[in-house]
Amino acid sequence: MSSHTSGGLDIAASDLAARAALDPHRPAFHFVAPAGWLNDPNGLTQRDGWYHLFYQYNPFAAVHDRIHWGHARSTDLMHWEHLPIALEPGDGPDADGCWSGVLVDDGGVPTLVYSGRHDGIELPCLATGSADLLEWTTDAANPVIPAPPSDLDVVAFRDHCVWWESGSDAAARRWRQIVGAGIRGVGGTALLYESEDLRSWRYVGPLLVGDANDQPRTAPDWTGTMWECVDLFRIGSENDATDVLVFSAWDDGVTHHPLYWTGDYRGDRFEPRALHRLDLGGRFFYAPQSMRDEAGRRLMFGWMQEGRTDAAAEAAGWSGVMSLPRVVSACADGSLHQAPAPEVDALRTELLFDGDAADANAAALEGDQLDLELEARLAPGASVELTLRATPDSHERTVYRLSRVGDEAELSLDRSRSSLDESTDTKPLSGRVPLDGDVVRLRILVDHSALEAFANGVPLAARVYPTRGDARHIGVSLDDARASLRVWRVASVR
Ligand code: DQQ
Repeated sequence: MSSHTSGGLDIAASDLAARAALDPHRPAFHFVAPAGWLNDPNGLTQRDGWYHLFYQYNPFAAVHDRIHWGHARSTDLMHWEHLPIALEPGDGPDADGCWSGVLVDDGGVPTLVYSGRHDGIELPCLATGSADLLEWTTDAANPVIPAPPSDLDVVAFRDHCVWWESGSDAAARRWRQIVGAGIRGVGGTALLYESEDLRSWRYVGPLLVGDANDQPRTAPDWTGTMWECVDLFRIGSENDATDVLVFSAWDDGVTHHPLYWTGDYRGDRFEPRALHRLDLGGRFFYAPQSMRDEAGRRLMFGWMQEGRTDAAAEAAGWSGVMSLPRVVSACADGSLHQAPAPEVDALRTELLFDGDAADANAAALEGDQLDLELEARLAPGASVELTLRATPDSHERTVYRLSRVGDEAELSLDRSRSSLDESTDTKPLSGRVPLDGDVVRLRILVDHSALEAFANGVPLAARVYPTRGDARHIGVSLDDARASLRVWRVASVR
């Protein structure tokens, strides 16, 4: 299937795009769809020097409906060129949408493995592509797995992580994939399959099963009743590698948060060691997917969903932000360290401030496209507050707070006064961050409504919607803490 951009789509898209361009909440250096709806990153790959980002996309309206695969490419991870739609709903098993999936190289043939949606269920489908990844043909044999395993009562069955299982034993070389699922009354799971040709799949069994009943549903690391967008990768050095299984905890239509297990992928099982929160912002960094790039980096993108009402997003003509690319690496304790890819630094323009954070208020700093680096020394009991997107009278303000809690720090985000629009999401977000001695390095990227913070490698993503045009001020308050601060303006990429 190639781009089927009809005249109708062009008109609808340009109307939406015109509306979207007027929205002050639209980010300027994060990737966003031309207009309409965007959710999960899909099919991440690097090929012939280009990074390719596919994504869940409805070009017709800012609502999650009849999902297509949007497509963009970039050489620097920041400036993206929009390309023709890669997949659109057909007349078979993907008649109601082409849901999330991945891109693999099948002996030189780019191949998408995705979830076709029809009549309320999703099933695994394939599409093969031209060498430039611009033309896609769905497989006549779709769905390539006709039903979930018959011995399981699954609540849902979708999303794919597919890899070529190499190794010294020739007989063991084959494709493997995990499909996200949930077992009714039990918990989320990743179901393991294998294949010689990506088309005929043998069910192996659950790679790992979660327990949805071991914690209250409100716990920030509740594993949910179904795992969306499972992503399995190995990280670390050859002699000291950790296997990581990322998933997004889902329950009955509600997107909770992304989590990851560290452990060992061995044989047909994943032996878990520890469960971690992937992003303290929960649903604001949802359904992530990662890739290994040609430089050997593990890069990850996630969907920063909206924190305003569906009606507000629809009126704005667009919904959903792709996170900045993150480089994911392993910490000494086996947990993940996340940081914005260095390519983000290249967008820094004017250095607005470089000095003692205690002097920052006198500098009257402001902006809504900013990159901030705060290095704080937190003695026991100390804390630092960084206020962003504040009006001069403080009626609107968004406050990040770092405080020392025993041998750790806590990073929190107070959005209770982020917007005078009371329909926006104001849920407090917080979690623990490791200390480096007594230092926390906090990096915050402010891009209109999209905020991404990283404290000693632990991220907290969120969305905010100040109503006032003067909600641009920055303030710092130090309580027993010492800190240095650097603030840059960030260029737009469009
Ligand atoms: N989004 C896709 C699904 C996936 C969900 C549908 C996660 O494939 O489970 O747009 O946000």
